[in-house]
Amino acid sequence: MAMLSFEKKYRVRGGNLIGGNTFDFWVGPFYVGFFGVTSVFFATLGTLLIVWGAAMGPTWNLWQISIAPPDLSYGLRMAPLMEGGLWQFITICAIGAFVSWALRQAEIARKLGMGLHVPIAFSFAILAYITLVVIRPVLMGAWGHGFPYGIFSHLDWVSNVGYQYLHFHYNPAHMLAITFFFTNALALALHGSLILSMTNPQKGESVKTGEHENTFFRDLVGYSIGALGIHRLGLFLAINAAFWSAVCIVISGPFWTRGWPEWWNWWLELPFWS
Ligand code: UQ1
Repeated sequence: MAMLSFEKKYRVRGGNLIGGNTFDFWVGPFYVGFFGVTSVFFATLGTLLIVWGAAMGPTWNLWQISIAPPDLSYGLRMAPLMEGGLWQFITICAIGAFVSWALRQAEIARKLGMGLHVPIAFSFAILAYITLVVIRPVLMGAWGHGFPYGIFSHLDWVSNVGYQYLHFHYNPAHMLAITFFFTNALALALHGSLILSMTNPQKGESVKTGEHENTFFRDLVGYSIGALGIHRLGLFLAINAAFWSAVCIVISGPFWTRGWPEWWNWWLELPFWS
């Protein structure tokens, strides 16, 4: 809140993506904007549909509430509300809310004259979700291939789909995705701890600067990627984690139907061995 006086300078009308000055104002600390309204609309409607689905279901146990996609027999048609239709509407609301949020990020970045790095990064997370509930189900010919909206039920879905391919850890794209997730955690742990170690000195010590950051890593591993470089690396690692997650699931079914361990037979079948 203390920042509000200083933010006034940047909070100017205009530069919206669509609709001229429609909803171009602020409420407290929040910019509203056209896509702020659509974000709240889809998020609220989707949440209400989930609560309604829960009310129609057998339990209020938060862990066990689940809203399932239609049976495979419905193919790519709309299903009756209580037989997966609710899941279809909730999916539309989720995509509406996520895309609205990305456009809200893009609009705010544009109004401030910034780069579009944040919405582009977020779009990879949206891509991963849409891959699970739209692209892969469409490629496989049934909405029933989407995952159910429930805490335990979606975990069961992940486990069952994983075992359908015998051993999902042999999926080469899954290997890449995991490697990016782990490397991302390593990079953020190094970066977060480095910055805190510089900016929270012992009593009587002065705050350190980029010179110390560079020197620490040159002393440690003979190389420093630099203050800008570590953020480029972080964004690269995070985007690739989301991207290869989407790839690893979209190839499972539409492009590979057997167990993933078997995929590696190309290695045994190289002419060199035979
Ligand atoms: C690094 O080199 C660096 O530059 C000074 C940072 O900037 C603040 C970092 O946060 C980190 C973690 C590193 C080390 C990273 C590599 C790839 C050597």
